[in-house]
Amino acid sequence: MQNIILKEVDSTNLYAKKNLEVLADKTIVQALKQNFGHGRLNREWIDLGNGNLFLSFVLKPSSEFSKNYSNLTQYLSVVLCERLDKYGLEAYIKWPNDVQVNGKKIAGILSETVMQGSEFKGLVLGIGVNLKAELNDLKKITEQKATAFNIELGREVNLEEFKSELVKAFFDNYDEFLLNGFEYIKEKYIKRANFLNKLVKVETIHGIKQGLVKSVNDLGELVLDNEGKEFVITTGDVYIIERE
Ligand code: BT5
Repeated sequence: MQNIILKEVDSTNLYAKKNLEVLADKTIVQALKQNFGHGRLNREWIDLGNGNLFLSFVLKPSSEFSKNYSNLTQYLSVVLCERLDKYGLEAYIKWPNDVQVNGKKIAGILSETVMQGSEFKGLVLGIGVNLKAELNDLKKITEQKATAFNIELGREVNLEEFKSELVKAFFDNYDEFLLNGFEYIKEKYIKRANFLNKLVKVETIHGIKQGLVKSVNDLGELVLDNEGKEFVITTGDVYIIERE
């Protein structure tokens, strides 16, 4: 397994996408500083300083895209929650793959599929984990509440150690996951879900949907009930509506 560590980069996902042709399957690209990290819909992923994890997995599992690849972000969110358990942190998932501690976002995951024309070239699965942050810097994240390991644990976590444990845990069940897809992790995922039976608003590219979360189906999609009408949502941002 190739392990690239960059001192500084715009984005590990961008780097991996640009160099995909020459990077082998299962290469790990890590940056110690990331200046232009991004999330979905080009949202910014903020670098909270030294000691944080910015990493991309370069994955080339086959020459054709398989539907199971769409759930890799959910697979990684479960792997990450299990790592957090080891540190004594209680982690939850906000659909589809935000990992939270005490209701605050501690990590972000972004999967990008690389195509050349209609040819599938591979996947770049990026993850940012806040291992170390100052409370004041967390305030730079205004859209939602964020946290970091040092704040939740009251002590620092070693970046290299955390990274190698996470990468190992990811590959431990990776082949099995690719074979079986979301159903392989469904039970573990559901146990971590903090949005089930909650009234939510979901912003999707087709507009806003509101309803009670009934379930997550076998494809990892969100199933909403709005006064007896069912909606199945593939991608979007979930906001839990607090009831009085
Ligand atoms: C994500 O997007 O959460 C995926 C972020 C993936 C980042 C990794 S870092 C390594 C690799 N290289 C990249 O360029 N990206 C990946 P999304 O669900 O769209 O959430 C973005 C939102 O998270 C922002 O709009 C902020 O509200 C919030 N946010 C930004 N920086 C944060 C941080 N450090 N900690 C917690 N929340 C943050």
